Amino acid sequence: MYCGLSHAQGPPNVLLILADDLGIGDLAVNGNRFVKTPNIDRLAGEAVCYQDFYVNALCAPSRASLLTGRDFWRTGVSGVHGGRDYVNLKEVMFPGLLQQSGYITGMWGKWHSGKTDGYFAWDRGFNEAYYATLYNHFNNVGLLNGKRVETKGWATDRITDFAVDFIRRNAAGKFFAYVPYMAPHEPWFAPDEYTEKYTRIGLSKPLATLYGMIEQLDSNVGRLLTTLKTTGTDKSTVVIFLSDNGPTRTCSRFGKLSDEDWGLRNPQGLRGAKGDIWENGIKSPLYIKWTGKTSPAVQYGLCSINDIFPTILGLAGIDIQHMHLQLDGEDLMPLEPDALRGRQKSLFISTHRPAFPEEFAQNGERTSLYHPVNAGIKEALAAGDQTIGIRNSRFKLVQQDARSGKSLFDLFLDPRETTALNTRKDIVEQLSGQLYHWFEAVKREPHAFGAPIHQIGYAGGTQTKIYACSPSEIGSRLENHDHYLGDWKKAGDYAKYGIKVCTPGKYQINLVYRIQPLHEYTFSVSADAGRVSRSIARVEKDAWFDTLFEQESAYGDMNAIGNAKIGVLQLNQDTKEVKIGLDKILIKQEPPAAFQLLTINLSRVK
Ligand SMILES: [Ca+2]
Repeated sequence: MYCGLSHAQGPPNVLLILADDLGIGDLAVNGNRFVKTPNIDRLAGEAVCYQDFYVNALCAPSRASLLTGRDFWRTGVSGVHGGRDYVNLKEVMFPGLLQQSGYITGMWGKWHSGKTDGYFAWDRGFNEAYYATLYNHFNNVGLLNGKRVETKGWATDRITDFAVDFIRRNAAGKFFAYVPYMAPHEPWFAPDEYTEKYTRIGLSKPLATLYGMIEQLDSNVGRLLTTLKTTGTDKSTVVIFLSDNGPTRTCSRFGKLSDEDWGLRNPQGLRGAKGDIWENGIKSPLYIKWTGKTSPAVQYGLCSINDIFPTILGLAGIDIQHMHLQLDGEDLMPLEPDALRGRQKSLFISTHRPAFPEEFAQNGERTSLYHPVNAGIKEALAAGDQTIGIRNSRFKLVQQDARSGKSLFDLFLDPRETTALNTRKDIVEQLSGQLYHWFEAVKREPHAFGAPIHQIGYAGGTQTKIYACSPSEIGSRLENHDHYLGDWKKAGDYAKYGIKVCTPGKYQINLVYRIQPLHEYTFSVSADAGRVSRSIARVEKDAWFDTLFEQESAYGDMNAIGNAKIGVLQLNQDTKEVKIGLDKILIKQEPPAAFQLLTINLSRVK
C-alpha cells in the first residue's frame, strides 16, 4: 500500500504520451471552439487534471527535464540544435531505472536528447526505440534500435503502430511505453480526411491543417487507449498525457497565423508562445489516469515536468532516496484531489540559450547562435543578462532581458500577465534573490552548458558520426549554426570536438560539407600526435554510411553536399579530442563564400 491507493497487483505499467508544441488551448476540453479532440477530452474527463502544470519553453529542454527530473540547464541541454540538445551521459534517466527493476521499456517518436551513438534512447534505458527524423511527418525514415527503417504513411500513425505492437507483446509483463509524437510540431501537415471538415466550416488553410493534425494525433491517442482495453491492461496501466511546450504562431509552410486564427488557437488569451517564458510558452495540460484507482479531479497547485520522473518511479515502487539524484522534481502522489493544495514550491523558468556576457561581445567574439561555452564564459554568465523567471503559488517574476528589467505578475488575479505590479518591491526583491541564487547554482553544475562527448566505436560499432555543429571549442570567426559549422574563410580557423574512444583503432576520417564553386580549402584533421590533411575543391561523393543525415529536413539538397575522404587516424583509448583546422584557402572567385562543415564521419578500418 502506498500513495493511499490499494496496490494488490504490484506496480502498474506506464503509458506516457507526449505531444509536441500542443498548446493548452489546442484541445476542445480546454475551450477550443473548433478542433475535435474527443479521445484526449475523454481522457481528461476521467483523469486527474493538473491546472498549474509547467513545462519548459522548447522541445529539447522539456525532454531533458522529463527524463532526468532536473532543471534542464543542469543536464547539459541549453538549446534545441547546435550541439546544445545532448543530455550529458552521466545524467540518470528514469527509463533506465525502470528497466533495472524489471520493466520492459519502449520509446517511439521524437527523442531530441542527443543524436549520436551513446545518446540514443536504446543506449539510455530503452529495450526498444524508434528515433524518428525531425520533422518528416510522412514516410518518416528513422532508426529502429540503431538500424535504418523506412516507414510509410503518416508518422503519427506509425509511431502508434510501434507502441500498440509493443503493448500487445508485453501485456503480460510490466511495461513502460513512452510515446513522444512529433505532432503537431510545424510544418503542419495532415491527411485530407482530417483537414477537410475544418476548411468546410470556413477555417483558414493553416488552421484547418493544424487542427487536422491535432485531430489525427487525438485519434492515435484513442488507439493507444483502446489497446490498453483490448490487451486487458487498462486497469494495470497509468496513463500520463502532456505537451512539451506551448503553441507556435508561425509555420514554415504557411507563415504567421492571422490575429483571428491566433485568437482561436489561444482561446484563454495567454501571453507569449513557444520559446517564451510567458505563460503560453510554458503551460501544458497534464492528465494522469489510473483506471479503477484514480477519480476524475481537477488539481490545483504548482507542479512541473520535473515531477514526472519521481512520480513514475513512485508509481513503480522504486526507492530512489539512496541514489542522491539531486532531482528538482517531487512526487505528485497521491493522485487525489487537493493533494497539491498548499504545496509550497518555487519553479524556476528559463528560455533555452544562456545570454553571453557583455565583455565576451566586446572581445569581438560571436555572441549569437551556438558558440561553445568554455569555462571562462561559463563563469562570466550573469543572472542579470538571462531570460529567466520564477513562479510561486501566486506570483511570477519575469526578467525578459537585461534591458527590460524585472516584471512581477499576480497570476491569481492576472493569469494573462497583462499588468506588472509596481508596488510590491518586497516580493520582487525576495523572488529576485531566489532566482539569482538559483542561476548561480545552476551555472556551476558540472554538466551545465557543456558540449557533447562523442562516443567513438560505441558498443563495438565501426561507424560514428560527429555533428560539426557540436564543437567544444571553435576559432572565434567561425559561426555555429543549427545544423552546421559555417564561415570557414581564413587559414587558422579551427574546431575541436570532445571524444571518448570506446573502441581504439585506425579510423578513416571523412568530412561532409557544402562548398561553393572555384573555392579550394586545405583541411587537416588531428588527434594526439596524428594528423591527416588534404584539399577539397568540389562536391566529392565518397561512400555514405549515413542513415539519418540526409533525412533530417533541414539539410536540403543532397546534390550540393560533398563527402570527402581526408585520411586515416589512429585513435587511442586516451584520445580526448579531434581537431579540424583550415590550413590554406584558395579563392578564385570574389567575394569569398563560406565553407560549411556538416559532419565528421569516422569508419574503423582493419
Ligand atoms: Ca516542442
